[in-house]
Amino acid sequence: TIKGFAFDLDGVLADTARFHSQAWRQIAEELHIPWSEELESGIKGIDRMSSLMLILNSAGVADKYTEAEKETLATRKNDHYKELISTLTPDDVLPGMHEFLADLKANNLTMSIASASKNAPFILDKLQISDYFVGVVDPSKVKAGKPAPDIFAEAAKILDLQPEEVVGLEDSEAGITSINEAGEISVGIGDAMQLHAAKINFASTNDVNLAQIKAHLNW
Ligand code: B16
Ligand code: MG
Repeated sequence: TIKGFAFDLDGVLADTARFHSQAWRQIAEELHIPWSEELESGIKGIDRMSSLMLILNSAGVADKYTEAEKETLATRKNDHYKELISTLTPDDVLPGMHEFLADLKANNLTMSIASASKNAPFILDKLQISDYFVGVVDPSKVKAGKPAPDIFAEAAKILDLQPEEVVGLEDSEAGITSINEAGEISVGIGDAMQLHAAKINFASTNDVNLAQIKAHLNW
């Protein structure tokens, strides 16, 4: 039976994807790399350096930069991103998720955060939802980022649960793969075609609800 939920942050709880893309877009423009739909969705869920590599590789210029230069670009993106997320308020919790969190809590289900973001604790604080979670995975302490299972596997450990007792919620393809590889039950939020590997799909955060998840799983 299901005893806990592991939440992705960006795109599931927080409306922060627009800030990631705004900050990366500025870097891309400075480097004269055209922005695209593929980059917009490709950076979702993957870590900071992988996002930069995706952008550089899209223009075939990754080998033109030294490791130190790449670090500088990633740091500059993060400085800009941190400025943007400092404006977050509880209103930036994605639609329906305040209610969903309250519903899980009322049903004695435990929750943890499985985000690739090193800024996750700061964002949870700004959104004033930190208290719902027993813990937050520190992505700098796991071996591999999403799509590897490590982040979601660690999220189950934080809950002190077996993977099959955990439902993972994600908005990215990389994240759904991570949940599935960890042996947890995947819930995809967003385009069902793109997230076809998810066990259960919802079109938007507004549609996510415990009753439907229970019905799907005969739980
Ligand atoms: P940071 P999630 C991910 O968050 C974002 O979707 C992804 O675009 C970002 O590159 C990654 O966090 C790392 O974020 O630069 O703040 O460490 O979806 O896993 O909650
Ligand atoms: Mg996400």
